[in-house]
Amino acid sequence: MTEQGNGTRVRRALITGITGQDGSFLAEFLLSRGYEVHGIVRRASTFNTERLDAIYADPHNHGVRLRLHYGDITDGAALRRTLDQAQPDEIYNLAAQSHVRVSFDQAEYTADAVATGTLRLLEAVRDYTAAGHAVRLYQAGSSEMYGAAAPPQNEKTAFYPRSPYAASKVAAHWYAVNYREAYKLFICNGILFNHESERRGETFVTRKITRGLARIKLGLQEKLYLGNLNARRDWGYAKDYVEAMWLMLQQAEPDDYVVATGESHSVSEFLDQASSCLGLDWKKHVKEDPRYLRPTEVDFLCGDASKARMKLGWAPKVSFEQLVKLMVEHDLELARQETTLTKAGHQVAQRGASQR
Ligand code: NDP
Ligand code: GDR
Repeated sequence: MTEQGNGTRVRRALITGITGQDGSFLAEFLLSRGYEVHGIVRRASTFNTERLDAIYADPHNHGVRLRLHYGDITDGAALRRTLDQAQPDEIYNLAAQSHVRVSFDQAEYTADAVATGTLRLLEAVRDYTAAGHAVRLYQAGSSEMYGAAAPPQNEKTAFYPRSPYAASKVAAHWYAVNYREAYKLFICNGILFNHESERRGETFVTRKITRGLARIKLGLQEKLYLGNLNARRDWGYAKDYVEAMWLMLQQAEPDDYVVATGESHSVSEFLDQASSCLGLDWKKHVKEDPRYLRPTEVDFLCGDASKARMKLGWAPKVSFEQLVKLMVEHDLELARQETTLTKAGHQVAQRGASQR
């Protein structure tokens, strides 16, 4: 912690994966609670901090509470250096190759980032605490770890991972449990079910649908290519879920928690809901493309978050219908902007989700 002018302590948080959907919401949440927020950003040839635009401030300005550090979860030396520089009281490990389908194509890299990356961070945290620092760590676990286990899934359900991504998250989960027990570290595993938002990456199915249908509505594309429409997911709103991450680290004892809505819908039900917001018949536009199928699928996830409700006092605020509506409205506005630019003769970059 650092001293403020009035003698109170400013808490410091370090977020790996700060440029992602959850990282950006979490950074906003922590800044609103007075934290100094440090984030690890990968070097890229294009800007990858778009989701942080609303909170980014020139580090040369006085009193800036958001600090970005170049780094990578596959680079242990840089992680240690960042810990020394940031001196965090809380760490949120969100960095991941988080796309399940892609993890079948990039299995080794996924394991390196998701499983071994977590281990690297835990090793760094182990030394950081041995040097006298008190720190609490949140590990981003996933409902994908349950895979083929029958719903409803809770903290007692045995894991049955169905992808390199899920198997890597299971390894990270058990590394975290082991470091908690072996070195008495304050580590919580959040087992979060799918959570979406207007900031969701455009290759995940919900955002792909809301982007695609909004563009179809305005005549910007004709078809939307999807994979398995029967899979069922427990979809919540990302902003609600980052609060649960923070709540876990404020408890007296470290523990593991499922975070979910308890309601499950199929991909085709998501299509129904999004189409009804737009007055479209999706069956006229959606085509199946086998490239989006997975070698092993997760059919049915529905979380039981009673422990989080009881112990953290956490409950989701945004319903499935509200979530779909807010995503559709956001993406309709993006499609309108695209239409306006096109009509004015500008060339607009083709980010059509159907290509992905
Ligand atoms: P995103 O894919 O939106 O964000 C992932 C973040 O990790 C990005 O900031 C990305 O950087 C960063 N990242 C990727 N690879 C590396 C690397 N090698 N080193 C450093 N950073 C890296 O994911 P979400 O925000 O949706 O999810 C956050 C975490 O929660 C992830 O661990 C995910 O697996 C997990 N999770 C997500 C759920 C969900 O439904 N959203 C549910 C359960 C778990 P860049 O922007 O440069 O790509
Ligand atoms: P998921 O999310 O695999 O649950 O992982 P995703 O949105 O990718 O898939 C959900 C379901 O939709 C089916 N699907 C398609 N998926 C994608 N991406 N693209 C398609 O065209 C498509 N068509 C159908 C999938 O087969 C699947 O059944 C997300 C990620 O955020 C993980 O990081 C996180 O851990 C889990 O959620 C919880």
